[in-house]
Parts: sequence; C-alpha cells; structure tokens
Amino acid sequence: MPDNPNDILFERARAVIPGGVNSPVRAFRAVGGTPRFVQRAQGAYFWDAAGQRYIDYIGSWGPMILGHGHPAVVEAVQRAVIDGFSFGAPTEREIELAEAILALLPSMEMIRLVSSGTEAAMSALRLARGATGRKYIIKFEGCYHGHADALLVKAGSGLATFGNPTSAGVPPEVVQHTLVLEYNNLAQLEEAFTLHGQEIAGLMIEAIAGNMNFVRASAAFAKRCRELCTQHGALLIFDEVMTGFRVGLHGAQGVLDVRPDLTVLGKVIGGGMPLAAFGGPRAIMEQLAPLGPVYQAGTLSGNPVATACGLATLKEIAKPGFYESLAAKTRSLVDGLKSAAAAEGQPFSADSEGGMFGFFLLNELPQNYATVMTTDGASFNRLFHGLLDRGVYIAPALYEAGFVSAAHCDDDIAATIEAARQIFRKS
Ligand code: HOZ
Repeated sequence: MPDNPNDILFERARAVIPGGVNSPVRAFRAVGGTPRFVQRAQGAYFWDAAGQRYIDYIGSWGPMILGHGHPAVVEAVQRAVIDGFSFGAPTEREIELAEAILALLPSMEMIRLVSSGTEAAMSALRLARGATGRKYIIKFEGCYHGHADALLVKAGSGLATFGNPTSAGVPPEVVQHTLVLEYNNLAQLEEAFTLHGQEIAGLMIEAIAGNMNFVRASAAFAKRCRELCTQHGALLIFDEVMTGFRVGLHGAQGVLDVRPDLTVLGKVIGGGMPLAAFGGPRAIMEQLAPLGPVYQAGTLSGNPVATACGLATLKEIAKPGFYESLAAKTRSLVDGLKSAAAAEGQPFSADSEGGMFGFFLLNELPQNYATVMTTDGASFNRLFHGLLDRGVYIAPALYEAGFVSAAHCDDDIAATIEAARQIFRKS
C-alpha cells in the first residue's frame, strides 16, 4: 500500500480514468514515476498532494502567463460567476474579448470563440476547405494542432511520447488529404506546392513550434510558406495556440513579421479557462454559419466566465513593458542553464521568445522533429527527475516547450539554474 498521497491518488485515478489522467502526457509515461496531483497553485508555484512546492514551468501548458491566481483575474472571474456560468446566448463580454484580440492581431478582422485549441484548429481547417473548395492540407512533422482526426498525422506531442505516429481510430481515408512535410525543409515545401498547388486548401504551421520542444521556423521558411500560399490560392494558417500572446503581444506572426490568412488561438486568451478562437479576414470568416455554408457551433463557446478570465488576463499583458520584462526573465533562465551546462561539460542548447522557452541536451538547436528525436531520452529523464526532486517542475516529456510567467522571480530562476547545475555535475 503506497503512503505518498500522489501515489495513492494515482492508484485511485487509474481505476476510473484511462491511465489515471485526462490528457496523456500528464501520466509521466515518458519519464516514469508518479504524476504530481496538484492541490493548489499561487504565483509561480503549485503544491502537490504531499504538500511539496514546485516552481512551475508548465503553467497549465502556457495559459498562466501572469502566474497562478493573479488578483485582478481572480476578481474578474468571481464577479462573472455571480452573474451566471453559461447561457448559450450571446453576451457583451464576447464582443469585448473579440475587439481586444482583433486590436492586437491585425491579420484578423473577425474572430470566432470556441472552447479548446483542438476545436479551433479543426474549425479553421474546415473553414479553409470550405472557403477554397479544396481538399488538401499541409502540416509539418512535429507540429501539433490538437487531436482532430485529419491532423493526427505524425503529430509530435503526446502521441510522439507514446511512439505512435498516428492514432488508432483514425481511418486512413480521413488523413489521405493531409500532406506531412519536414519542418524548415524548403525543398519539400516547394515540391508539395509544385505537385499539389491547385488542390491545397491550407497550410497549417506552428511558426514557433512548441510541441517538439521549441523549434523556430526560419525567417526564410516562414516567408516562403506565405509566398507559396498566396501564389497558389491556399490559406496560410498560423496555429498560435501556444505562441499567441505568449511569445509577444502580436504572437509569432509579429515576431516573424508574416501575415497569415487564418490564426488559431487558445491558452493565454482564456487565462487558464477553456477558451480558444480562430479568426481571419472578413470575407473568409463570413463563410461560417450562420452567414455562410461552413458549419461550426458550440454550447460553451464564448462562455461568460472564460471570457471574463481572458479579458482580465489580456488587460494585464497589454500593459507597457510586460513582454520586455517577461522576455528578459525567460532569457536569464535560458542563459543561466546554458552557462551551467557549459561549466559541467553537458551538451546543451536552448532558445526562448517572450515567455516561452525550450532546451535540448544537444550541442545545437534542432531545426526539425527528426533532430529533436535524436535527444537521449535517458539523460532527459535524469534531468527531469533531478529537477522534480529539487522542487522544479518542467514538462514530463522532452517534446514540450516550457513557460515562464510574470510571477517568477529572480530567486526562482536562480534556484532552477542551481538545481540544473547540480544534476549536470552528477551526470
Ligand atoms: N497538449 C499538451 C501538450 N502539448 C498537453 C495538455 C495537457 O496535458 O494539459
């Protein structure tokens, strides 16, 4: 009989929930051991069922950019809850959130709110096909766009962890129009458009990929994606579920200075509540029901509590200097880890943008999924568990990006670097 509360909860969970978790990567299958069951969180920390505190570099996989329990957000949510949880009818707050997002992402003229990143990506894909009257879609190996059937083709997140290039339950016919190309491979990109240009409805990309750890599309690659889509009448779709309002106030499209046709958002726009969105030019968005023939709907879409949480979060992050300070903090973490690794002779490379970062136990930053996959899993697992034992919580899989919040302080960063140094020294 286990006596650690996390073990006890995991055993109970496994009896009633497949794998004991409601999203696969949380199960620690890649790294081994027992998932930490979170009891509460505040600022940059959460506490597990055993009362152990962790510096949290996941932040709910990105949304908690202000840290946990930011007072202004908590207050906004509390006020919204009193007025009602869900109406299934429109509210003024949905308009406010739509206006706030559109003001910051000029590539979009209209936006539709949904409940999850998966739903947003799936809907954007349908819209691209409906608006162009074409079937083919391009995606890149290592980019993950949620678990819609047509996009579960060699996806690089939880699926990669389990070694399944595609999911059971997805008939081959459903993915036969999804072309999967290598990230940052210009020759393959050119070839795909040469072969199928007239049939491609859209190209979906994480322009800074957060589901094969942290890999940037090169400026030349992103630019060529834009040019080829324009030239062939396909829609360029930026999946900014992770990067939107995370790498900067204007997302990856701002960082790369590339204007997509459609943008998929999630995570930060809900501030930790189930809220996501997709948007683009008016002429395309008006193809959606009830105006156009592309169907899309949702009972909880634009939920009043989620929109209150998202709006309060956006208000904070739009304050002057927010991203400068977040980016500097994230850079100091990445630089400190690099120095610690160099001092201990540990192969290491790392990168960051805004409040998102990634590191690899490799000498050079990878440019694609195949190179990410050359990371030695056992070394990553040693680092993961070493950090966990020292109260630092990073993603339990080497394919995931990390996230710093405004609540992380210099001491948290210094403690994290010191913990990593100790582990590198031992290795
Ligand atoms: N899709 C996330 C990994 N990139 C995992 C989400 C979760 O487990 O909450």
